[in-house]
Amino acid sequence: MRHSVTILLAGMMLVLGGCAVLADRDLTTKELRCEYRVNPLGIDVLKPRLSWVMESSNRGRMQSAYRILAASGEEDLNRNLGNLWDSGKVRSDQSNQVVYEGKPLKSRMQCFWKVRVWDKNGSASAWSEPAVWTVGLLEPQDQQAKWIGYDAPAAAKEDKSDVLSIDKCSWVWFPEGEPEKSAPIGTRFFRHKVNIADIAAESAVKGKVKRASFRLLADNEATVFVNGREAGKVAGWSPGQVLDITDKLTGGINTLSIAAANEGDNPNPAGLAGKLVIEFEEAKTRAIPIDHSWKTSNSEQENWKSADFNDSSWVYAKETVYVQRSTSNVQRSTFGERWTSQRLFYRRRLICARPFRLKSR
Ligand SMILES: [Ca+2]
Repeated sequence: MRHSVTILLAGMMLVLGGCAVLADRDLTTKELRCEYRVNPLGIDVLKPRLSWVMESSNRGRMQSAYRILAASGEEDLNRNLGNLWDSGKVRSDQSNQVVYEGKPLKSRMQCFWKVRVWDKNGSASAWSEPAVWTVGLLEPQDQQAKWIGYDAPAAAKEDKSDVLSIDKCSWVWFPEGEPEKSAPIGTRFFRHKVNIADIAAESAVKGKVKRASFRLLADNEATVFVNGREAGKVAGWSPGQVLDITDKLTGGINTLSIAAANEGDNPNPAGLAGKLVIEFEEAKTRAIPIDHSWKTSNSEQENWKSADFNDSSWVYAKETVYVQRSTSNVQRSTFGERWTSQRLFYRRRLICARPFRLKSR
């Protein structure tokens, strides 16, 4: 009898997940992040860094090993098939910034991934909930695609509470090193065109704008121009900085230009974040975030704020880390250089991040 029970248990272990690992329910992995962000869109690095947090009711438990699976489809991942990457069981306590070492990534690819960990006694967690990242446009020839058209539908799908909030925006900057940690002192210039008629058409409204406002954060300050006219300044990263630009917007194509300055005596963190929020008379609200589709330059050129300025020599802005809904204190830690600050950032994100569920297709 005892033998048959043993055989039955062994058989069950083999069936579970296709390998003889029985999950320890007290051990879980959560808060999966890619390049510091939850399910980020438009990652522009070839080997993104993956992070997670191990949790257990027993505070003494430490990670001793991990295994990551990455797949190009959610179904493959659900079947534990890492067709992009199966790290195998790696003996390591590292759970932060583990570098993706799978198949080469291509522009616009979706990568689904999950992780499981082992503690020092060899007990394994179940697989984490799946997470995903989307690759941006990696090659210059890819960038000839219509960036605005590529991003606008996603923005148009947001509901109003999302539209007004900026905590899912990314900080952006001129792509120079890691601006969220250290960037040269100086002004960087940003440009983007917004076609109100297109946005209205996508939203099935007639296009009369009731109110248009810019919600902005800047490290350290930013001056906004709409169709070449100054619309106001913001400084710092306290929430609630709103510029009303209703009277500066036209019903057609608008040119948004921002001069953002990183201040100080020595290189320090820099960033610009925010979105243009457009409220139509027909009770619909749409947002255009400042993101990697904006063009940027590190030098001021003549006429750079005008609609007909040729910005083809400008580069695309780099998205760095997420903005959080938080006090200025925690926001400050987003840019912290010290490891302890980063840990604080991760912990607080648990509270701020919106729960994410992959859509079944
Ligand atoms: Ca700064």
